[in-house]
Amino acid sequence: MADKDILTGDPSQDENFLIRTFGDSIYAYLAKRQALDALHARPRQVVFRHEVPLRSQHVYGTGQRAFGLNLFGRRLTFWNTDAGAYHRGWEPINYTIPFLLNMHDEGVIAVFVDNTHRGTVDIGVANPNLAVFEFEGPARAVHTFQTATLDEAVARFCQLTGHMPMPPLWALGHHQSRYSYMNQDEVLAVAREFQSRGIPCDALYLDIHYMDNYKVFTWDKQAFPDLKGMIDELHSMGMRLVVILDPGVKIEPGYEGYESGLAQNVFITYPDGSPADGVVWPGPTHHPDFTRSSVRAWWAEQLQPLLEAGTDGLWNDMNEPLYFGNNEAISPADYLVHHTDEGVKNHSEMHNLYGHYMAMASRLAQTRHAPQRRPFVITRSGYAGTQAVSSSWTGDNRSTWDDLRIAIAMNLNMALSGQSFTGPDLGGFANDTNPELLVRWYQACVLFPFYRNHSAVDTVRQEPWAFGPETERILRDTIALRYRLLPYLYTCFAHCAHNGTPILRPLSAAEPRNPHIRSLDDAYLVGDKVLVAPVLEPLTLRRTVYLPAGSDWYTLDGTTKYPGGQLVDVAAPLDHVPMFVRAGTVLPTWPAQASSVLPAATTLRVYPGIGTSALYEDDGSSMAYETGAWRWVTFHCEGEKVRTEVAGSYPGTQLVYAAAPFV
Ligand code: MIG
Repeated sequence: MADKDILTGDPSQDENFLIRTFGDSIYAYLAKRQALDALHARPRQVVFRHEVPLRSQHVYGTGQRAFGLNLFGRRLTFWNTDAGAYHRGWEPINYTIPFLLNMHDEGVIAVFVDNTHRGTVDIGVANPNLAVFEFEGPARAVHTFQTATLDEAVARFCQLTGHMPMPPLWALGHHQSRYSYMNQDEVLAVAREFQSRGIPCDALYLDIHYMDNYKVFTWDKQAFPDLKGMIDELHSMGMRLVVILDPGVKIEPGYEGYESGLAQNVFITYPDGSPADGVVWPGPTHHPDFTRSSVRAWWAEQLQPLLEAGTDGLWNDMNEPLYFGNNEAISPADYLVHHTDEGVKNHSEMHNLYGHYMAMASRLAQTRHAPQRRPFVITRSGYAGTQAVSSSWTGDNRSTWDDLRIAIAMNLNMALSGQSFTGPDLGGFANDTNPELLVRWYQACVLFPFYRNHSAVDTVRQEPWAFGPETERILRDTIALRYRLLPYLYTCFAHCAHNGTPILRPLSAAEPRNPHIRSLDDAYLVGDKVLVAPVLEPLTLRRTVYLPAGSDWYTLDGTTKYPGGQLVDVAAPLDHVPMFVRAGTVLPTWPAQASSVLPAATTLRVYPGIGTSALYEDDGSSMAYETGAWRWVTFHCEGEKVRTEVAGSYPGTQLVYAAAPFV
């Protein structure tokens, strides 16, 4: 089996993928699966149904969806699925959440059907007045609530399912990844490029080729002879290292992950109790049964060497979960068995929870290893409540303008489903990006919670300098703008962590009684003070943007003020992303810096008007905020005058007011 085959093989495109890649022995695996299917597969049937009367044709939520913001008129599936190079309309994709919001003229109806089985929701297709949930197994509970606003609905959902913990500040910085940086010299060379070019970067990522033959927990000692030394050097440059983890454990006698897993019975099993096989990158593997706390502890223990080398974050991939099939990714069979902490369950009931529990295990590894540091976990798949254990990204998009276009809606719907800490692969994962698309992508997501450039094997390089000095300059400035606004974004994170309110919000959140703006998804709010109106099409140098009624809006530079409740036409040359700040806001800003360290001072920019805004501060790295080491500063604006209130004991940065325009 040539390594090249794995590098270039795409299981979804190649009928003979398994045979070509893993050789004839794969026939035995396929035959076994066929025989077991014949023995155990059962016809699927709906056993649970729940109807929700709809009060309008505006519906949000349900997790990741490759559609526009408003999901009315769609039939959506709840079944976490590997969707390599998905595109608009692909259904379902990696991360589904059975929570739906119906926004109407008097408020919001929110319904959380806590059902982990395979299911669907028909949103006004069969009957325009109903959303109908159907699942192949019973629900654990159904929660319905009515709120005045979207924020309150999401906050209530997080009360039920869990709050995002504060991440380390560096996790909000700009991150750079590629499938794959192949060895430590290449990683350090990339890091030095960022440094010498003055492009802010907080983290680099190692994708699957860092492993020894795709064996999870290991690294290739030839390509990374001194992993610890490499990580130390990254740290000295102010950068962190995140490594990918795949759940499939290679079946290979002598390999510690496999041997200890077998000895401790950690794997998902066939009905006869023997470990279930599935083929992924390493070839035949077993998958840990993360639904059991003892298995999560085993996983955490296996990760000790990687963490001791200094790894800062764990990236959980392939955890829908999936096996490679002959011409597509397939889910493990429904009849596979999980020995969960709550008893024996079929995979059909645990499938949608697999990513959640894997992320939990990886989080445990970090808290065990470094209890004084905030963990950073990222997962491709999850369920309701995964926000409490992990951040996420939106999987394998493509480098196309339409993928950029739907990224806005996809991330808004994730935020409205409780998972605020998410973002797309900037520039696009599959296919070759181009300079204009890359620039617009960085601009469009400038204040997205997760901000990582990532791209697939065999695509053109898309690091910020890859397309020459002009593109590099614009990207450097765009990234620097994010870093200058980090104290505002961090404050939005704190609101989300404390109250469950979403970080990104649709414009309708700012003007909930206006039915005409409820499908708008070409612009978005960050918190409730900043509006981003990116260019999402090629060769476009101006755009119109709707500014919600209820207040005036300043351009970010503070030079122009528009009354809300109107469409405005603004210039958007290639080096500019139109952004607006609500009148009556004190916007906290930092100096541009290479990575996200706490500066000595925070500069406060006043956008005069009437309103209340805030600044949250803590040390950005330790757990001390949980025991009171934080500071909330509240700003009450009246015209140009600002009255501040301070709560909390954390000393924080020095606060300096600046009258001058922002940029
Ligand atoms: O089958 O690890 O979504 O980010 O680069 C592809 C290789 C497996 C899918 C992830 C992507 C990652 C890639 N992985």
